[in-house]
Amino acid sequence: MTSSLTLVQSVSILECMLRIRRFEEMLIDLAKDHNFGHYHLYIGEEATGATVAESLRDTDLLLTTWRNHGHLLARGAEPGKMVAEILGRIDGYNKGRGGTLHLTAREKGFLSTSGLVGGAVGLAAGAGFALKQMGEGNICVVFFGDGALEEGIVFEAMNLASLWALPVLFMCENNNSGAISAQEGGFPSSEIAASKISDIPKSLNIKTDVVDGANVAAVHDVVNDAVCEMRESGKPIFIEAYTERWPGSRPLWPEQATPVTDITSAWDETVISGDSSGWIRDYDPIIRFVRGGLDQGMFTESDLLDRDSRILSEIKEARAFGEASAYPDPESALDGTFVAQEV
Ligand SMILES: Cc1ncc(C[n+]2csc(CCOP(=O)(O)OP(=O)(O)O)c2C)c(N)n1
Ligand SMILES: [Mg+2]
Repeated sequence: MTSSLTLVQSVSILECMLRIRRFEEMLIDLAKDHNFGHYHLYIGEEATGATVAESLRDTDLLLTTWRNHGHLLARGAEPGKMVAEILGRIDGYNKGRGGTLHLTAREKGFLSTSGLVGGAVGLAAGAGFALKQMGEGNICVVFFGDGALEEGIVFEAMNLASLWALPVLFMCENNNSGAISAQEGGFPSSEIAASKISDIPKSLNIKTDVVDGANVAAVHDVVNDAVCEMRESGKPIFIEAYTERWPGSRPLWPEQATPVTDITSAWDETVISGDSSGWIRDYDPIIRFVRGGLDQGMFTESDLLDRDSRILSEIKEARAFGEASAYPDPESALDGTFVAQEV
């Protein structure tokens, strides 16, 4: 941990990462009981979303993708309303119309969540333009995967953001390492002609940084500096946060490919087992952060166990809230559409 990350921030980020992890682990179980369709998990990428959120103001804007649960939780979205949305229920953030792929929370600054690869990036250029006109020093953060660099709209959006000096933080979450290609029955991995993702924004004169997205302190330093600079300059910045893909997100449908997280693994390696033990030991951002925090005397084992069990209860309640919520009335099917037509 570096000196720029305070103890209060460290505890807040740790809690946020644990909340995301427990939420996502619960979803794997929820999916077995409720057939809510295709879904994506943020396990292994928590250090990026949780730490970015720590550097933002309430008045900043955000856009994200299908892999959105961690981003919403990091902005303080209510887990119960998220479960309800994922299950298509009336108490969900979007009254059950968005589901996991389009889950969004306007009151937390999210303009929308796009299921289209690169879709959120185009919208971010528009949001950046609006923020520039408003002149209040707010920024727009757009989260997207490495696959978005295959899409034309991303080049156009970055080009405009650079030419017009728009305050857009392009947060590229590169989880390609460890991905299995679609031909082999796994989740699609990205393919671009550039040898490095970071060469692409640089060619458009956008300041670019590359950071280990599973290292909280590193993400904090890079993102915090970027956000401060952007509030002054109003110009875009691109950050590539790379992570080693969680083994459970390699197949097309998520699987509990590592055992459910046991935070004692941070201080007792003998409890780490299974085919993916290397991922837990070397790449799991939560285990890495806890290990470092214990070494530096920032956390104690008993405090960590208390926090974890409180978060587990919170997530259990969120599940119960979502499952108890009703389905929307079929009569309301056209509510929220631009043009309600008689059928
Ligand atoms: C325009 C478009 N093309 C194809 C798809 C199908 N698709 C869904 S996710 C995905 C891979 C995305 O990879 P990446 O952007 O790296 O995000 P990750 O899921 O790895 O976080 C593809 C090709 C889509 N949703 N939208
Ligand atoms: Mg990816």
